[in-house]
Amino acid sequence: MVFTFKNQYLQGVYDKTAKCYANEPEFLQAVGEVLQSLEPVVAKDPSYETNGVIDRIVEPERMISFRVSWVDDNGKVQVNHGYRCQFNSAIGPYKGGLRLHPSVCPSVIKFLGFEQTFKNSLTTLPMGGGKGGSDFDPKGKSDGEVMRFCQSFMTELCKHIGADTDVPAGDIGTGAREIGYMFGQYKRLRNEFTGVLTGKALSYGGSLARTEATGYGLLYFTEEMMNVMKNDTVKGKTIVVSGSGNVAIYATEKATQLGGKVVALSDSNGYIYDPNGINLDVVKDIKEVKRGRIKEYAERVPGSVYTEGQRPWGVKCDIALPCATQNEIDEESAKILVANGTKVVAEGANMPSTPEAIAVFQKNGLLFGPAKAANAGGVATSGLEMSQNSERLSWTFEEVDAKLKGIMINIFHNAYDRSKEYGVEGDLVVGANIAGFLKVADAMKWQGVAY
Ligand code: NDP
Ligand code: 2IT
Repeated sequence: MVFTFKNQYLQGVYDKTAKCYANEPEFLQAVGEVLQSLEPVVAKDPSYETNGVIDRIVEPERMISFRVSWVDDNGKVQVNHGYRCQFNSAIGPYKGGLRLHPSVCPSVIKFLGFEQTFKNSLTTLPMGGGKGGSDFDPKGKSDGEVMRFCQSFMTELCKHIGADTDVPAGDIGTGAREIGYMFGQYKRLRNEFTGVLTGKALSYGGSLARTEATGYGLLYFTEEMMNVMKNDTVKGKTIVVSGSGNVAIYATEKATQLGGKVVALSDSNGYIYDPNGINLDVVKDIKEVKRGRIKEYAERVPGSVYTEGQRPWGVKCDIALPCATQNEIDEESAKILVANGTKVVAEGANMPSTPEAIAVFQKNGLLFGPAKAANAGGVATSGLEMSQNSERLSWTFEEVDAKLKGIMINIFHNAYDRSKEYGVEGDLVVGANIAGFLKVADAMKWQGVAY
């Protein structure tokens, strides 16, 4: 994808970034999309150029890269790459998840850190943007191997993070188990019990509703978007969800509670289709308890089928919720969704739709909820976990869930209002990018040019 700009300043910044990071396609994709949204903002206010705000906002404040060596169950030494990208601290300590997946590389970590900066701004909570992770694959590893990896990873990471500096959390491959091992190691090395990580278990400072937050938040956003923009609701709709991890499971749970019928879920090997609506107890047992594969669902639930080697976008649905990974909906998949009558796409994963796919959705008048707005509920609730840790109190599930819902509804309106203000009513990509940007840019201007 080649990005072109009307504004010369934006074109210059993009070209320089593209030249410097030519081998980082995901990062350039994320930067290109945001800078395109900023055309009217930069055209209206020359101070963004005179203050070099765009030049600065596309460059991480710090990119840490380190060796993670650990010993497997056979006594063999293994080495992985570890990363933490501290992208922007203008509005708060760096905040964002840790991804453990073989595809992790600087491009992926930087795109995620860049997106996180604007997402966190949208939550209205005081959190800067960061992301980290490793090309370590927890799949198929024993608990002992995962623990030794996490301890080694934290042995280096602990030098760079802290409750007021940088607060990592979960993402693909990093759940409560991994966060627990990392927290234990941080505490051991630093001899301090602080809210340095979020997504913790409840017994040592985790927040109620954090597990559910990204998926629930995605549905609160989707419901509000459908209500305001189409006077419609999730109730009675057929829904396809990709992935079957944390985000997918709790998106399915809330969608079902709202009266929708989720008929498909997937993993990286294939997808299941259940015309009767997904039985989430079975999915939770397979994925959360046994750490198994989604194909086991079809072996356990009569009437459901498993298709190997394909994504679920060919399944007819009213609402599609990509909740697996980046670029999982390309132009061709988007056209199939449109042809099948899909009316709403809301992104639970980060950057799951390619720019070409988004163009197909927008051209065909679908409601489109972009990731940095629609999936912000996870990090928002991490922000609430940080607040609880700071005051050394725990709030009830209902309290956290109500705050999460309020934040998601507010994010929708903020993005929608900005889209109207900048003359592209209903384009929530532009609306969310501008809304997220304005706060970060303002904070950067106030703080002067140090970075
Ligand atoms: P999990 O590890 O819990 O689940 C990931 C799911 O996506 C699994 O079903 C996995 O299948 C599938 N998946 C991962 N990579 C690929 C791939 N390359 N191709 C196909 N399927 C894949 O992660 P989460 O649910 O936490 O994260 C899912 C998405 O949501 C990510 O994009 C993440 O960045 C985003 N997100 C997560 C938040 C959170 O709070 N957890 C917050 C906001 C966004 P398999 O098991 O086969 O790998
Ligand atoms: O992409 C994301 O927003 C997350 N993985 C959650 C980050 C967090 O700090 O809770």
